[in-house]
Amino acid sequence: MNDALPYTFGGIKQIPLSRAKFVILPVPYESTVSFKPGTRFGPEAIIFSSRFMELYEEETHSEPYLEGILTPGEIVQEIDSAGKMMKKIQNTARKFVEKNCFVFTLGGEHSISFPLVKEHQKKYPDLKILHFDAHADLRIQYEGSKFSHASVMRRISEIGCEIYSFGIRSISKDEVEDLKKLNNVHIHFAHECRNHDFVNMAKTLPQGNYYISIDIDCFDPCFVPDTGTPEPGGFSWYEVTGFLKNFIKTHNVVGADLVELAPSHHYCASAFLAAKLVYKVIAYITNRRNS
Ligand SMILES: [Mn+2]
Repeated sequence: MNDALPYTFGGIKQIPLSRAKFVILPVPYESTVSFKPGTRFGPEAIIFSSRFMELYEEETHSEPYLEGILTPGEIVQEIDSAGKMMKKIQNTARKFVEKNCFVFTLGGEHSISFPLVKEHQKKYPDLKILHFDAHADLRIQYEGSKFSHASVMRRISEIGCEIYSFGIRSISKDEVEDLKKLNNVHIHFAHECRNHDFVNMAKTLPQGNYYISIDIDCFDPCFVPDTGTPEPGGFSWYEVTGFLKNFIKTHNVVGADLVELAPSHHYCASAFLAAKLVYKVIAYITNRRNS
């Protein structure tokens, strides 16, 4: 362990906002998780693990941290109101989006994506969503809350974003019924992804400005057991990174989040995978910008 490293993403020396091209925004928000709790510890575990990553990115042969990665302090949870918390997340994201930073948010539960998408949509009215998840998250509400993690894609669909979901393998009958009228939601079930040339499907999505929302439970539990609802039959490391590499090469990505990591102390591989995934996405984006 190297305690001398700054407690930032990658253990990189903190930089002023004026020099930051990427912002890693920690949002340890958790209120509506259904099964195994702990997503509030997700951002801390990812940042902790990231400090032990190699900063040379071997696939793109680049050093993405040199672009300028800022790790601001975490957004402290509003305990009395989910609505208040959603506003706080959106207001914080605005400060960075307005400065043309690429905001990569670390959750926390999936409900945090809604205010983040809203803020990005203000800047990019055609905003589309690339969504990796085991769950469709299309419930009208869940356990009495419209800000539930299980409703997040429903909320996003209501503000008019086209949503392309991949890896879905848990969906309710009501959600399937509703899909008939949700014309802007395009579900690709996990079993369908396995029957196709999955990583090349990335190139076939329409052009536009995209926000990527990755629920860590899109991975198979053998790669990431540390999540609230670990569904069998998920993606492998190379399926997710291969898809994202192809997608980012051919599409403009303007923001991202990684949510639902619920770290356990005895299994750090999940948090380390999450940290590497964030860094790889930054590498792919930097590569596209510089090519
Ligand atoms: Mn999920």
